[in-house]
Amino acid sequence: MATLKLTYFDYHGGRGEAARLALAMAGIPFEDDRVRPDEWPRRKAEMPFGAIPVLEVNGRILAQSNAINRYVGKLAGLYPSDPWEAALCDEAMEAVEDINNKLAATRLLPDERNKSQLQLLAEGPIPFFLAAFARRLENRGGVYFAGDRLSVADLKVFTLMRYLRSGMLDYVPTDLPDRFAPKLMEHYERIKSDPRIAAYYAKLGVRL
Ligand SMILES: N[C@@H](CCC(=O)N[C@@H](CS)C(=O)NCC(=O)O)C(=O)O
Repeated sequence: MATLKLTYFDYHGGRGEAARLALAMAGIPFEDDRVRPDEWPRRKAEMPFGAIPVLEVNGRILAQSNAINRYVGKLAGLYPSDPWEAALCDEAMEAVEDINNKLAATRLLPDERNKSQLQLLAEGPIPFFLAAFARRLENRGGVYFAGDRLSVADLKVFTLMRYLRSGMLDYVPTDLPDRFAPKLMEHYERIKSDPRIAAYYAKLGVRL
């Protein structure tokens, strides 16, 4: 078994969370390297693209969250082997990145522009994407994003939903998923109640 070290920020969400969940769900041991904000300027210089997550595999470094999710998904049995289902899994993960990138672009804006940009996202792109996710899910039978079993795509969408519902995002109402994507809420609740997910967060003392 490869020696794995997953480096990401020290919070229970974001671009590193799906890989952490996949490894934990499959019982694959890994070093959970959580970077504190004060360490980041020094650590950033060590990262291939100046960003995290990164995964170290027997000393070799892999960057980019979705590349990591695919690799870890294969190790964990949470990435489809069928080419079409794998493409569906990728589609959902890339769509989450579209939203992540829009949200990330607001972070360095001065206060007033940050507020207006987040309000604009909450009025347009976020509801649009939520409804689109819900439609894609329904088209595929309403249970999983790729094939008839759980994949890293479900874990990544779940992580985004947790974030949107968490209240961590100023000016983004936490009830957007309930209002615009009830089917996606059912998916969220299903993933949340998976005993492996519940056990993972319970062990970390995180209330879901
Ligand atoms: N496309 C990259 C984006 C990585 C990224 O921007 N990560 C953020 C955290 S979610 C980061 O490292 N931010 C700190 C920085 O850029 O200094 C991926 O999907 O992994």
